[in-house]
Amino acid sequence: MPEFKRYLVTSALPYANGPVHIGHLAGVYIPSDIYVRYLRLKEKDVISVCGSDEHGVPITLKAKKEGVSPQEIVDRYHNIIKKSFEDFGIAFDIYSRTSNKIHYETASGFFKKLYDAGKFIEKTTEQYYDTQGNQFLADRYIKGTCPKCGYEEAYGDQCEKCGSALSPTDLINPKSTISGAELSLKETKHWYLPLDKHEPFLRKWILEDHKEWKPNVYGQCKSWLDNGLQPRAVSRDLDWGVPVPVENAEGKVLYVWFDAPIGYISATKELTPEWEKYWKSKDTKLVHFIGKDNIVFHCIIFPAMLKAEGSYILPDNVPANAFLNLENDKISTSKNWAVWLHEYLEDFKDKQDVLRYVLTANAPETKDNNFTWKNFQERNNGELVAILGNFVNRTLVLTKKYYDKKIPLPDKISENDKNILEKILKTKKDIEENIKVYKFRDALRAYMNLARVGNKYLADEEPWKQIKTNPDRVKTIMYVASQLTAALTILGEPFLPFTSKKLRKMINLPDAKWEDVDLGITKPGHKINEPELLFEKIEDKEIEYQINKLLKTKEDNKKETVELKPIKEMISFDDFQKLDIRVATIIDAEKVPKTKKLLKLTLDTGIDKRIVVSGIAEFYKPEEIIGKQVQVLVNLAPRKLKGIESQGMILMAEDSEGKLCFVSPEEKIETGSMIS
Ligand code: B3M
Ligand code: ZN
Repeated sequence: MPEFKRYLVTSALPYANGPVHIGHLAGVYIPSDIYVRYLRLKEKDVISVCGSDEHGVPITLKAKKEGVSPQEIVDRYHNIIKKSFEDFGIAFDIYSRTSNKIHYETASGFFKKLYDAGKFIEKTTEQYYDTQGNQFLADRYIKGTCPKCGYEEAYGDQCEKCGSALSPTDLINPKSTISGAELSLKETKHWYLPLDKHEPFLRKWILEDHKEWKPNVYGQCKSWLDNGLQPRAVSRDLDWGVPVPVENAEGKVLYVWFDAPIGYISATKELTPEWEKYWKSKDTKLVHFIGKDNIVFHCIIFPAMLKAEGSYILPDNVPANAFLNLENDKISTSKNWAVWLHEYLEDFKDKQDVLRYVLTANAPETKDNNFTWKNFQERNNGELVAILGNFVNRTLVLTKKYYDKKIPLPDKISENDKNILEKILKTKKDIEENIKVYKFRDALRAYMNLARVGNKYLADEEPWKQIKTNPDRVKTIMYVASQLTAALTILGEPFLPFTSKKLRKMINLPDAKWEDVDLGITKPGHKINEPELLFEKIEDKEIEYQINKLLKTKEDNKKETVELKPIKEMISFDDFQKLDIRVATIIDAEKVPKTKKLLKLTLDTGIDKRIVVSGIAEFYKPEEIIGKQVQVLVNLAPRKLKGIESQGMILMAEDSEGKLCFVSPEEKIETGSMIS
C-alpha cells in the first residue's frame, strides 16, 4: 500500500434540475463529509470538491416544460442546493458549477487534447430525429414496441417489461416521448471514446489491483468488463452544454457524462492554484463518493478518459452506496416522494445532526435501505437524547455543581475505571479503522457505544448519591466521565459537527485534534463552560405532520394518474326516460353465503319491498348500511345471482381502483322519490 501525502475527495455533482433530498445525503454527501471531516481532524492535507452538474437532457426538458431558459433552471437549483448544503454543514472546500467559464475551458481543453492525440473515433450514424421538436433524441426519450416481447411502452435503451437491452433502432413504431411525434432517421456525426481499447488496462487496474473495492462496486465493474466494452459516444446533438471544440461541429456539445466528471478538475482549479498537486501526483489519494447508478461512469469511463489524457491520477477508491427508500417506497423527484433537504432545514431548525445521525445509522452501505419518520423519532429520542445527550449533560452539570466547573483531581482509579478509560482508545481505533474502509455505520455505532458506556457508568455509580457519603470517590467518577465526554466531543465531530461544536465550547476544548484524544484529555483543574442541552425530544405531532405531508403527496399523485373512462355512446332522451330510478331505504342486509362480494339487501322502494343482490360486501358491512338511503333502478329485468332473484340494481360510484360507494341523497328524502 503506497503512503499518501494528501487526499482529494470528490462527491457526485448533483443535477441542477431539482433540490437535494435525503437519498442524495445518505448515499453520497454525508459519507463524504464524514470522511473529509475525519481527515481534517487528523490534520491531513485534504480537499473536498463538488458542484452542480448543469448540463444534460433532463435540464433542457425541464426548461422547455416551464418555458424558460436552461440557464434559469440551473441558476435556480444551483442556489437552492448550494445553500442547503451549507446550512446542513456539508463542508466542501468548494461547491462550483459546470456552467462556469473555468469549467468550459477545462472540459474543452480536455476534449481537444484527446482529439489532437487521436484518442477518439469519428463516426457518422443514423439516429432518430424528432421533426416536431427539431432535435435528436437521447435513447430514453424514445418509446416504442419491444421487438422481443411486444410491450408497447419500451424505452430506446431498455424494455422494462422483459428486461432486454435495446437500442432505439430496435423498437417497432418508435415515437418521441417529448412531442409524441413519429421519428425519422437522420445522419449525424459524433466522437467516440474507444473503451474497448482501454479494456485490458481497466481489467488489470480494477480486477487485479483493486480487489479491496466494495463488493457491489467491484461486481458491477466486473460484469461490465466481462460483457466486453464498446466505443462510447462522447458528444451529443444539443444546444445546451460545452460546445465540441473542433471544426465542423455546430450544434454539438460534449456528452454530459464526459464533461461532468471533468467538473471535479475545474472545481479544484477554481479552488487553488496548486490544483495540479492534487490531480497529478502519485502521492495523492483520490476518492470518488457516488451513488450506485454512477459506478460505470466513475470506475470505467472517467478513468479511461484520464488514462487517455495521460497526466492525471486515477481514483484509489470509489465507495458507492446503494439507494435509500422513503417509507418503503422508492424516492422519486418527479413524484415528489422525498424528504427535501431545504424543507427539512425549515421544519427542523438546528437539527442538522439528527438527520445526519439517522441517515448514517441507516446508510445504504451494502444494500438499499429505508428511512421512516418513526425511526427518525426513535433514534433521536432513544439514542441522541437518552444516551449521548443524557450522559454529557449529567457530566457537565455535576462538574459545575460539585466542582465549580473545574475537572477534579481523581482519587483512586479502580480496575473498572481503568477499563472504562481504556474504552476511549479502543473506540478511537474502531472508528478509525471503519472510516478508513468507508464503513461509516460501524464507525458511528462504535462512537455511540462509547456514549452508552458512559451513560451506564454514571447510572451504576450514582455520583449524585455518593456525593454525601463518599465525596472522594465522586471525584474519580467525575474525572472519568469528563474524559469520556471530551473524547465524545472530538471523536463525534465527523458525524455530528454541530453537536461537537457546542460541546467543544461547553467543555472548553476549542482546538483539540483527533490525536489529542487519549485517556486524560481534560486535565484536573481544566475549567469548563456553562452546560446546555444538546438534543431535545421530537414530539409525536412533529412526526405526524411529516407523515401527513407524505400522505398528501400520495393523494396528489393518485389524482394525477386517475384514468377516467371514456364517455359512452350517445343515447336519446327517450332512452333515458325509460329508466325508473328511485330513492330506496335498505331495511335489511346480509351476506350471501359462500361469496366474498355479494350482499342480499331488502329494500323499501316506496312502491314495494324487494330483494336486490349487490356486489358491495368488500366495502360495506351489512350492519352498517341498514337504514341507508340509496338509488335503485327498479325497472331492470330480474336476474338470478347465486340462486337469489335480484329485482333491480343499486347505483354505485366506482373509482379508478374499483372501490365502490353509494350515491345517496344528501339529506333524508321520502322513500320512493323519483330520480330524473
Ligand atoms: N449528475 C448525479 C446523478 O446521477 C450525476 C453525477 C455526476 S458526477 C460527475 O444523479
Ligand atoms: Zn420486452
